[in-house]
Amino acid sequence: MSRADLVEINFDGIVGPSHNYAGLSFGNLASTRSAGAVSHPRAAALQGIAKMRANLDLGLHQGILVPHRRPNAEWLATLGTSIDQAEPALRANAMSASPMWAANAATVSPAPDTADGRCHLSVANLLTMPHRSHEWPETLAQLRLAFGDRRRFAVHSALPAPFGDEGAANHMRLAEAPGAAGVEIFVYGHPGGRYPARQHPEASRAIARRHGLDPHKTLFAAQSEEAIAAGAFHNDVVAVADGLLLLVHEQAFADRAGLYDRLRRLLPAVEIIEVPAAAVSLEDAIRSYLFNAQLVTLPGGGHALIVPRETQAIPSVRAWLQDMLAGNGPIRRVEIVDLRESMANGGGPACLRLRVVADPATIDPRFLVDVERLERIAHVVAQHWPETISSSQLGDPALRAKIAAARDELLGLLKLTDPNK
Ligand code: SUG
Repeated sequence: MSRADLVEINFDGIVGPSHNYAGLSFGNLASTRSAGAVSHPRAAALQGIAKMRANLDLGLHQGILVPHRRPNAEWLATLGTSIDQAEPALRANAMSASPMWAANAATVSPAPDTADGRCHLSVANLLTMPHRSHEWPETLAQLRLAFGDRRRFAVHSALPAPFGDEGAANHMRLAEAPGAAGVEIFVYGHPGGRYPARQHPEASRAIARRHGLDPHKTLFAAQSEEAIAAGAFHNDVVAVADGLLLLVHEQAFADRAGLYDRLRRLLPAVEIIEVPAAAVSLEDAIRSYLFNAQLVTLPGGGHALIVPRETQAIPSVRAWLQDMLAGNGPIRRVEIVDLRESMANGGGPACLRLRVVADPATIDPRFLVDVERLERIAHVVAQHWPETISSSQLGDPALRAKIAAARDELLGLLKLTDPNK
């Protein structure tokens, strides 16, 4: 049985006015490459808004999460310092606009999958990276506002240390329809490799338990070591799922045959499109963010793949996309979006959004957008977001005042009081 009132809504993190390139994410090659570059917060936020606008034009439902207050003064205070006293590395950690990557905000199990019939959301602790480890309290406050209807939603706090959890970026759901019971796949990494494994298996298991998932319909799969070593710091850099379709790189998982086999037994109608390494190398997949696409079901049926522009600059990826479209498979359309600013920090189309399956009427409307509301947000961004930030400027009190004022303008427009206050 499928519930027709439940639809997929993408909640995108609006890029905050402090967006900058401080090279904070070891193992995220784009972040390391961009360290020290001049960022463009205004353009970054407008690029994200243009993506949301394009998704609305496709007939999809769209929501937002708002930028967090930066610097995070409370966090610095717990560390015995302040933004003026902190040394530059700590200051950069307190100034990051990383909450924009909403795929790391929480893990979401839609109502048809859970024992109590509510949609469960677990805010991610993101404890592996210092700049992301202090996101969760404000994310939790926003999720509790947006999904405050306790008859329909259960919003869980972050898991305790040392179990690192990075949210939906390491979680996939396959189901006949959003409102039908699905199979949830939790992907984790084994530590000890070249780069940190940010999703711990114990965290994935804890989330599945507290969301009340049916153990027979829940799968756990390890990322391959070579994927993490090549820069796939989250599974959503090498795999994406939607409906009954899984699009995956051949080298994404440690035991791909075992995973595909278990999945096919649970969901015989599943379709797996595996991109062979011979067609697209792991390196090209990660540079282009082919798999960090949004794979969506169009209202008229069929899938669309929303890919970053970088996919067009890499011949193997471009050729694979062309062949795939010519082959008349389940993906009927490819939409190309310009997210250059977020991409330079390792955040593609899928990183910027958190998928929630729900009835929009049950969500706080301040977190939902239509074209007109997006335009008003774009107007605030165009007027108030800094045009550029260089890492050396993070210590500048005038810049910090501008960042704080810009965020206040947005929260005022959205009629959201600061969830932290
Ligand atoms: O956690 N980048 C983010 C990118 C997150 C991408 N999300 C998904 N794959 N779902 C990260 O590594 C860079 C910040 C900096 O270097 O300033 C950063 O945090």
